[in-house]
Amino acid sequence: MTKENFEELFIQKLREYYALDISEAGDAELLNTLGRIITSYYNANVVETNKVYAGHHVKQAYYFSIEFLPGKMLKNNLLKLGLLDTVSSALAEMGIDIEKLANVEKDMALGNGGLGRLASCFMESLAAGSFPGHGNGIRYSYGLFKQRIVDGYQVEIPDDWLKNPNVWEVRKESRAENVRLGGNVYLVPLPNGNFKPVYENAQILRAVPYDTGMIGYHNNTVNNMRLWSVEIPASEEWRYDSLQEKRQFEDLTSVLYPDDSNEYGRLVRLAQEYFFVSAGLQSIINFQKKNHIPMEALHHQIAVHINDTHPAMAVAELMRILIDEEDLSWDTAWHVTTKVMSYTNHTIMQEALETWPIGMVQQVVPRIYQIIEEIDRRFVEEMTGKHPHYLIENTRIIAHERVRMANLAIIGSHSVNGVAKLHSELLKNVVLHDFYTLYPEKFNNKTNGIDVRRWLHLSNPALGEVLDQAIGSGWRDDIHQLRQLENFIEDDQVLNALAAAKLTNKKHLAQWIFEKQGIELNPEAIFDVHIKRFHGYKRQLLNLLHIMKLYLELKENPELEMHPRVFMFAGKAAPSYQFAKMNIKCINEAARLINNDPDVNQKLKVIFIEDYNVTKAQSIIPAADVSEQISLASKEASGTSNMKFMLNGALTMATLDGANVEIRDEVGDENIFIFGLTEKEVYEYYHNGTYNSRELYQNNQMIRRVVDTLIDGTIPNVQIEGGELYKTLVDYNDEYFVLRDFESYAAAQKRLDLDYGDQRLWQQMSLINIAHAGHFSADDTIKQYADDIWHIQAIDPKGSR
Ligand code: 26Q
Repeated sequence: MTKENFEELFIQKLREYYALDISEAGDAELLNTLGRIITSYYNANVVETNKVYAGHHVKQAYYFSIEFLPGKMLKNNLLKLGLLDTVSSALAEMGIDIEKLANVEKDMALGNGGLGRLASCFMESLAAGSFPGHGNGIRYSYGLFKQRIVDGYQVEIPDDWLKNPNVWEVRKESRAENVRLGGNVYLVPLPNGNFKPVYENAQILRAVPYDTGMIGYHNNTVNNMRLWSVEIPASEEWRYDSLQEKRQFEDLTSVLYPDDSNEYGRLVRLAQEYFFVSAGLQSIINFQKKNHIPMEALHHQIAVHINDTHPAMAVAELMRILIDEEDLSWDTAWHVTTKVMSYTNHTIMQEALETWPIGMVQQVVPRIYQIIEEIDRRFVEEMTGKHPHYLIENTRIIAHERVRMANLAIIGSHSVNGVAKLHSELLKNVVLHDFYTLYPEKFNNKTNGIDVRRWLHLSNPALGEVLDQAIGSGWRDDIHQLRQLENFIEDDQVLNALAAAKLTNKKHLAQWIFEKQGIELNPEAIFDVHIKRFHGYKRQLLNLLHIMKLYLELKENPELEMHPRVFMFAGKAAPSYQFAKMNIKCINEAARLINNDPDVNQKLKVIFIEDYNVTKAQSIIPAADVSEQISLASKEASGTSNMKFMLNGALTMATLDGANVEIRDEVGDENIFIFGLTEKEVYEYYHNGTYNSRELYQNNQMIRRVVDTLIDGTIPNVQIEGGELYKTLVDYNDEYFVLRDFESYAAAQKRLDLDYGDQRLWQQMSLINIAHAGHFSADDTIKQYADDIWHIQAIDPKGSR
């Protein structure tokens, strides 16, 4: 498409859709028109892609995830189609600023954090690699709550993202599926020895898919992210006794559960899990049947990935379809199912491992419960005599009156993977050790990765230009070419250009913060950034305590030698997670104190950016000098923002946790700031039970002074919150070893401050980080999933296989 073509088309379509000329149209109308032009541009490729997949009987992978976090799509889609420059400049010629339109689009925020964002990066990389792979999830009417900070507190506001039409989705009425929930089920014996289930009083819900194209980067592939929305079929309305009862079912796909730490004993969540799993599997199987694939051979045609335990019922649902509806024997169905399914674990936090009370599962999905029981029975039968009793009891699915979803996923899958080397080792050796004893061959590692198009090309054009100048633009198609940067480690021109790009991004961010919050930032200060969900193990409190240490030192000696520093935080706390919310309050009050104190505020500032989301990450990360990755070792499965920061030239302040370990291995100890306990030391403390935080507090004067700022009025307006945080640190033995790691952290921060003083050295370290970030491209991660787990092959719809 040329600029002229586009301009003509745009004017014509704006008239056609809205009966408006450009000068009269509002931003939303302009955005929708643009969106519809783009979708009609790539829809031909959607059809083409599907034809090729069907016609060649191509094996396809389906990523089942209860969360996706794509962010905004306008510029992303244009970039993928190779139209970003043409369209931006054509719009500019017509007096339209594409940035303004991009900002009108709402973030698609159908996820909580890392797990949802990873799913979206994977969608991008599947399409970029021309892999036949799609998403399957839920179209929540309300995404993750919006966060406002009022008087320092988090306030949650519903995210009514569908108020404006979503131009990227297509409602596919013809692909709707029925999903059965509740009621009773009886088994009637059949002459062939099988049983036929007879249902009574079940609710039949209609699952309607909304498809969003996942566009390959400079290729012809357009895969599909299929999100399901619930409706009640007219023929079923009579079943509902009251409006309220009907509403309950209509609300099934209304909200995303905003809790990534504490288990919700909620029927709706369980029903959501079954709803998207059942609809997804039915639609996949319908496609295969239309394609005349025999069900015994299903595993040659499809791979289904269980993203964390939330879609684990896929194991039982596929069994149900194969035995109840397709008349396969149990053994054949089980063979097919376990070959189809694979599972990723994303957490080692015990409280996040999902289990459901038996009664609840029976009530919501009675037939699924029966099948789970039978899987459990056969598992125990098979293992008895081969393995000790305790091992079987630890690994069976049903125990202590509960259904353990991880156990279901592991037993029903051929592959179980962790998301970073350290995490996968911990799974084998600790968290899932008993399963590892039973099924060592299932366990493998797939270190997470990121979509470099969004996290560099799109979000950091300033750096992109410097790279083009230094090493040519080959990195835009092959991210590993970033390694060529290393040839310029002594090149002052390149080092200065990197510094200049960073400064540009910092000025942008500072300007934006000034407009939002009225706080002036010195762009020459170190921008030190801690952005992620608020959680005890991620230790925002450790960062705060170190800030208070600097504050006390500056108060005592305003001439203290230190480079000016801006500490930035952003992130949401689960609405029910009081500890996390108290951290937010204390950070905001400390910020108010520090930013308004002329004794310190030339050297120290603290900023809390409200309502963290994908779009905000895209402007914060390119402006960061320092990336805070300070979780207690062994607790962060991988982390993915750590990779985004590295790619954007920030240096990492890190514990040896999750993928930080692999970042350290890539860049070398000299180019990262490592501190704190190792995972082994943490486990030793657990083992020996010798940690005593009160003793540390009492015997270490510096720690005591800093911790006391929570309760002695130094941080104002936190009588309750400060007191509670103090108690977790001193009275409840500091679950996440904040005090234990404090001195080590402070020392690493001191080293960082000194290193920043040597700007040439700093730029060299930054360069090394960028040069090695290609190692964490999700394109490579997806290639490994494709080869080792899903056994799918790349195929370009317009090229050959
Ligand atoms: C569970 C029950 C009820 C409601 C919600 C939930 C729930 C929701 C979200 C449980 C877990 C999550 C999200 C977990 C998550 O984001 N984990 C992160 O996954 C990333 C991708 O692998 C890793 O990089 C992070 O280390 C990990 O914390």
